[in-house]
Amino acid sequence: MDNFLLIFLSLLISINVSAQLNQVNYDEKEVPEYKLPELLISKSGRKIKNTKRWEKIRRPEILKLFEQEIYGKVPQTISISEVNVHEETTDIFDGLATRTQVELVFRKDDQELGVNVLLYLPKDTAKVPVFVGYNFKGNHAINDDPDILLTDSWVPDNPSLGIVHNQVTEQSRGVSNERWPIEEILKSGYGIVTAYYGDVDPDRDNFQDGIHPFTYRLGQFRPGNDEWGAVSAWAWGLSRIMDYLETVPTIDASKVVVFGHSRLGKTALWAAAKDQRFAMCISNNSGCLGAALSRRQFGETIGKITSTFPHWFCENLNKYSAREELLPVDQHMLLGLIAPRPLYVTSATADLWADPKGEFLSASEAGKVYALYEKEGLPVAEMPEPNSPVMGTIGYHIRKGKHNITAYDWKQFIRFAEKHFAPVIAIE
Ligand code: GTR
Repeated sequence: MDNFLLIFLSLLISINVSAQLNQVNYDEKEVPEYKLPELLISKSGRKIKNTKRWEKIRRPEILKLFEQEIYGKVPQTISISEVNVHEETTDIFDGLATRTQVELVFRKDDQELGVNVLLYLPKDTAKVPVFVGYNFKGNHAINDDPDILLTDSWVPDNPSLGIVHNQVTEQSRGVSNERWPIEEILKSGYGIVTAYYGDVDPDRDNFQDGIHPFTYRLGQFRPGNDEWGAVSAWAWGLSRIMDYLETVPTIDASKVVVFGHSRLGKTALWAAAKDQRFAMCISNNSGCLGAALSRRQFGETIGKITSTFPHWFCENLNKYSAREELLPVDQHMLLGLIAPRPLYVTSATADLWADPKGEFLSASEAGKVYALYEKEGLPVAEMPEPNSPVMGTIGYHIRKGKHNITAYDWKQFIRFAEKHFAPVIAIE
């Protein structure tokens, strides 16, 4: 009898869990009551009242929790073995910029990985600030420029763009150019640096390619439970690109803005949280496990994301599927790790899957850490109207429209960057 009861109860629980996983909540009234973990009280119960305590005690604690439970730690140090300059051209876009294409090569035993980095830098200026972020389809997809090298990395098939057998062709050249207003960026005096995220780790549920196998012991086939998922690997790649940018004489490495859209927005946040050399961070429509609060369970949830994209995070995250309340952190703490550096978060009105309100509330809460540094977080208490950006040391806008990164978004990013560090010499 007892056994029957037990089976019946566990059946009920699993039905309940899968029901929770299958439904998507878009109703504010259905958001559960929740209490966010305290940003400014340490594990041992100490109040964090100043930047010294924040930096010594609370910041490392929070960073470790994100590492262990969500994104996964990088198991070993892997450095660039070699930089191959594939191409350098001094006159691009009618003399506006230089273009450089380099390959960062990583080697270990008989393994080799190449990450192709494309740089457009404004010409005839002093050291320039730059935006750095990944692209989704290969460097050649960001502009019609016929000389951008095609990637030979694995790319998800997309026959309408001529991407078959996971290899790109000329047909996808420039297909993402609306997301990359390069000339406007250059004219504002900023450089732009990008790489294809799949060079670092192909975006598929397979830990046999990309950078992951570099750290395996004999007989190991996937990272340990607290070790890097794909987001963490991509963030690691951004730091290696940063290593390279520090060596480029025409770049001001103290003014590097890391940015990303969607899964790459999550990546930009984690990269900026871990690597304080990034002077500013922009996360565009980053949603679940990006800027949005997980406990709201609005739109995409932990259960959804870990079942659709199990390779993005570390194995430990699965414990919190439909159990968000047990998470030792929430995403406002990730944003807090970026303080006191300028941080810009965006949402889009039709991107409910990413929970715009949760993204705003999280940015708002993170302001508590900025306050320790006597910096203004978000300058408003209420969510602003669509297309009405607000800019403190934390900035935010909700754009009219769907999940995307548009010229409108870029206009605000440039304004935000100019507000915090204008280029030394802007070009005409
Ligand atoms: C969605 C995913 C989101 C977001 C997006 C993207 O399908 O559920 O978390 O990251 O993909 O990266 O395009």
